[in-house]
Amino acid sequence: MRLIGMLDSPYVRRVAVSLKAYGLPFIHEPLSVFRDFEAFSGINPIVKAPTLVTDEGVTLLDSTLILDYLERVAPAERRLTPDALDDFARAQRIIGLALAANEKTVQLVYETKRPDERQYEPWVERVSGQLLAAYRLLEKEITAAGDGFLFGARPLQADITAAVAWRFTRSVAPDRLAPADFPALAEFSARAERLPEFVATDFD
Ligand SMILES: N[C@@H](CCC(=O)N[C@@H](CS)C(=O)NCC(=O)O)C(=O)O
Repeated sequence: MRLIGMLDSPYVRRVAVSLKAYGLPFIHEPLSVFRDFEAFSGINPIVKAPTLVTDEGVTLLDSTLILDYLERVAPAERRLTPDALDDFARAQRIIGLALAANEKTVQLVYETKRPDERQYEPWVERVSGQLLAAYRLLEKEITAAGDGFLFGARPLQADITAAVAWRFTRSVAPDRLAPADFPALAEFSARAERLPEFVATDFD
């Protein structure tokens, strides 16, 4: 399999960490959707990261759809989705919160790239509020999970996506979150980032 995209994208990184957690071999091609547009469009004309090319040559896009596929390829004992329906619902909620946090972080970063006179403060306030709401709810979920990972000793997809989101926001928009306001998330992220699959898939 080939994974295309840079690890500074939380969407690419959640797929890369998951591939390592699954123990699935893959080639990582860290093409930028901006700087490497031509090369990227030769693989996927939509130029979206992540792109995954399967061993059969099917080109997939969107991290969640790619992870749905990989969950079926992975050995049963290394799958990253809890079996019980109530656990699955909680996992999907946590992943949804983390993906919303990623999306709101990206919107804030793009908005602040505009010239000052083109920035629209009510939009920035709205998105900042949504970002904080997502992290406050994630903080509650992670506090409730205690000292381990969310569904036991082994990190699953909800753990990976939440930890990747926190690191992403803290890296690209550090002034938006005070770690002291999110102690459980900060500690959880530090614990996840020490795992071999995270260390081997460091933020670009
Ligand atoms: N929902 C998508 C979001 C992916 C996404 O927005 N990727 C960005 C990089 S972080 C991208 O491809 N940007 C280029 C573009 O949209 O033109 C996913 O989960 O994969």
